[in-house]
Amino acid sequence: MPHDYTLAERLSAGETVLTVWSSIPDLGLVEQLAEGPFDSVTLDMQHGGHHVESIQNGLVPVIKAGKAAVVRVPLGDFGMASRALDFGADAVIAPMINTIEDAAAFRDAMKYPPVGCRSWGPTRALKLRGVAGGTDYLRSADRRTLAFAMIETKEALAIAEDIAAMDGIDGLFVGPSDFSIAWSGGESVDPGLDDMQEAVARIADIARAAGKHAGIFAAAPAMVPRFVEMGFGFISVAMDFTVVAEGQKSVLAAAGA
Ligand code: 3PY
Ligand code: MG
Repeated sequence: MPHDYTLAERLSAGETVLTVWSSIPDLGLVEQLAEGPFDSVTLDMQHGGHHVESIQNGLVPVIKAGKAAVVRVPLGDFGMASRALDFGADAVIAPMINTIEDAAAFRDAMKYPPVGCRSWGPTRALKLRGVAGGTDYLRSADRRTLAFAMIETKEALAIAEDIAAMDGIDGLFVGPSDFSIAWSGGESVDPGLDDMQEAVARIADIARAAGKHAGIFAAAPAMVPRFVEMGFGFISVAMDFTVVAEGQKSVLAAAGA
């Protein structure tokens, strides 16, 4: 359903916002996702194929459809976090925020002074959002756009309270695959790993206790109710690959084949 209020407002109101994960940088496919039933589309530059041009173009149909437009930036690329906001993104997810310095660099890229030191240049965002004057945007941008710091290692978990407490970090986002690699000491990758679920739930608690948002990547849609129960409000449900694969199967099944 399209919404004319922001992702930040929806999450603060306690809504669960479900996003689809876009990794194939094809504008036609992104348009299809934007027109689909998800609340949000997340364009992935870390492991997905999205690049500067596909982000700039791909955000347009998502914003026009009234969906929350989210970008995951490449590892350590905080300059891209600012650019994603300049292109109109509602939120940016930064992977592997393992130190306070990482979190501070991410905050600095995401928030205007005095909180951070984001540089001015949101020409595209102003146009896409229909915001008349620059000062309106300057005053509202830090509130309207969200910085999600990914918690994916034991080091990050150990300082998650400090990251969540930081002014300018709006939420924690769990990457369960990387977290499972860390949890198993590099033995395995299993985003559903039983004995890390308590720690995963703790990350949601830490975010909420700090008055921040909690997000997570669900490696399978069946995990979503469990994550909602844990208190996660922003949840990635499926990747574009999976949606296409499942869609093909359901079309053939409907054809009785
Ligand atoms: C993880 O599970 O590690 C992720 O980064 C999700 O994309
Ligand atoms: Mg990861």
